[in-house]
Amino acid sequence: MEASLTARDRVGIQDFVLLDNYTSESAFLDNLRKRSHENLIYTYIGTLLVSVNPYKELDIYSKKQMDTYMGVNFFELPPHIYALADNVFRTMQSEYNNHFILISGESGAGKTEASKKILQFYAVSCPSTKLLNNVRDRLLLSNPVLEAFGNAKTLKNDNSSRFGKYMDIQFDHQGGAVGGHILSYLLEKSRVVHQNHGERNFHIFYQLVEGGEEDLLRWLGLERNCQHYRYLVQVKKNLLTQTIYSCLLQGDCAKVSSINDKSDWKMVRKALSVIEFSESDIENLFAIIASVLHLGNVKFEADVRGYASLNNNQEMHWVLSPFSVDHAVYARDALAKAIYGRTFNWLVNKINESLANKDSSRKTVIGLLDIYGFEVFNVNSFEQFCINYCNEKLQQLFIQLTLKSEQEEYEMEGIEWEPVPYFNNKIICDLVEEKHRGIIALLDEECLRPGEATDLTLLEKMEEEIGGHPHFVTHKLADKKTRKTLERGDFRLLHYAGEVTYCVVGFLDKNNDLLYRNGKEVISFNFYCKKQVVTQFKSSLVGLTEILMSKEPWYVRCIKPNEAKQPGRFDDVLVRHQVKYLGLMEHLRVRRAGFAYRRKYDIFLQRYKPLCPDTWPNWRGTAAEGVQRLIKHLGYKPDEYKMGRTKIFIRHPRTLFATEDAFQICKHRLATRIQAKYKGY
Ligand code: AOV
Ligand code: MG
Repeated sequence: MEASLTARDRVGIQDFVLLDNYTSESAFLDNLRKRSHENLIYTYIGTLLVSVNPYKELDIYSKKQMDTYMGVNFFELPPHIYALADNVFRTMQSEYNNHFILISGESGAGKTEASKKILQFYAVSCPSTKLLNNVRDRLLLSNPVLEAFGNAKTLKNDNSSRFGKYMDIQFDHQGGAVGGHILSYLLEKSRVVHQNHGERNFHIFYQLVEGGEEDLLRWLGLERNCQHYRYLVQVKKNLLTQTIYSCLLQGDCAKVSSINDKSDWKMVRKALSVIEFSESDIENLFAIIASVLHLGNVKFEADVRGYASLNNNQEMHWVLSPFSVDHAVYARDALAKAIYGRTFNWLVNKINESLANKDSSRKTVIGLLDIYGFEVFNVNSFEQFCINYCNEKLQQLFIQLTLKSEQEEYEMEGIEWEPVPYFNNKIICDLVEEKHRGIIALLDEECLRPGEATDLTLLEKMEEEIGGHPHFVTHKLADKKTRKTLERGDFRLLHYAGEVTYCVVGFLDKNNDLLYRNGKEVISFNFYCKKQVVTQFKSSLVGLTEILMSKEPWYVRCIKPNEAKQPGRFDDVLVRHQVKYLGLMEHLRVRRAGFAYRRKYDIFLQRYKPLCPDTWPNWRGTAAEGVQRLIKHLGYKPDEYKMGRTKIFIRHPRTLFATEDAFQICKHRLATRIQAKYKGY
């Protein structure tokens, strides 16, 4: 007894539901800290997995570990992402329905790593044949390719996802992974032409320049030196004039100690061929990437009339345009962003073609959602606005699926219940996306007044329309104290995860995503469909929510233990803040007071009726009565379950597991008996 107490003191409790002092945030934090110091990065709240980024490689992801977790009941082994993955898989197999795993947490918390671990687990644990191995390899290798083109070093994370990703893994009847499909969301294209100090462009550029074979670089006309390319070296914020622009090129930002561009290049090359990109596809792809780098180096000079000209360039020999130099730079950058953005979409489509399963038999899917996490920098722009809005929407989905619907279900089923209060971020979602007067609507409206509207008129319009909103403030609206922390061109949103001050400069422009045609006319990319960037994003998020709502949810909540990206450091203030805004305490309260499992009476009875002579083979009364008879026979204690209007609610998963184990034994016995019977004839 004493020994186990000591162990418990040292390593904490593996499921917060079992925490004695479960309403205390400090107790919650103590447990998380204890475990993370012992490198126990995973802890459950019921079936939700909390994961703390260890910022170091742990020896817990081996094939042996995978084998250990395969087919074992969820709570029998220490918490692990493999246990969750396995549980999702087995539930899918037994109930033959679709699932998704929502992985959330702020930038650098470990979402992308978690999603890779889950995919790896399925790749290893699923049945394998030659054909399936082919699919498996492509599923796995789609990751390094998309990361190369869609991830970059930011101040928060050396491998930060700059696009949102939802991936369906499709399984056949036997549980073989037979195909997949990826949806990507709003890539941060502006990074192609500009990065903040201390950040990088997308990995692929450095991989190509550092790792590309001599012949390839020669063919592409590239030099093996990142410093040579304007888009790969950082430029100080102040972009007032062309002269300053070209003088402030800064050195030595391409290398990052945690990244090996050369070996990543090899991986990407290999991955591209496994995913069935032809040699000519690959050549074209890198020719396009190189062309973006060349484009960035195109320099403009003003001629006597003030028009941009291009006579001294290595990259292009003559062009004369009726633009001013500023305009020409703008048009050049817009083109580079457009080329890169379209190439990324092409890449996702190619990967999808290669993952597509043409066989029409029914499949079940597990979806993995890994998006860009909530982020706050010193200067936040349109990109952060979109990213944080996306996180706000996912938090809303989480609340709806866990806190809200769970409590509503108890009420509907007539189960006695003490409501748990929680912060509902719907108020912020509405502030951003409400029809006619939400921020997105106002932004789009301003984008439709070319020539008249500016970023500042947008700000004024926001002040007019939503000035009194408790989650919105600007310099003009602020009280004296807050005003000191705001610039005139700023607006601040109080997000579920904290305050973010956005600089309004560039909002209209980025939302319009304009491109110049024939050097003269300005056309919108959305010329044919007329939709602005943020509105497109909003509708794609509505689509995503619909996809997710049609599946059974599972959650991984990732926590970032410190801002320094260091192992062994657990910053209490930082973690406490995340525990708060991720709604973990409320989730625990609902779980603790509630029931881990619930099943419709008829489904429960259908599955487990062989366990009781009264209900087997047929039960003539109502399903609810049948279930009552069945669980009486199984010896369920009164505090272990409750009978609702249409469902049975079971408090602890272990009760259900015991029933499931008994069922498996019984099934086996029945099968043997039937076999014996037929042999006798
Ligand atoms: P993110 O996906 O949540 O951020 P990542 O998954 O990229 O964060 O994790 C950031 C870094 O933390 C990784 O590159 C690893 O170095 C480390 N890390 C995370 N999880 C683990 C783990 N389980 N074991 C070891 N190291 C880990 V963002 O994409 O920025 O929102 O947009
Ligand atoms: Mg990520």
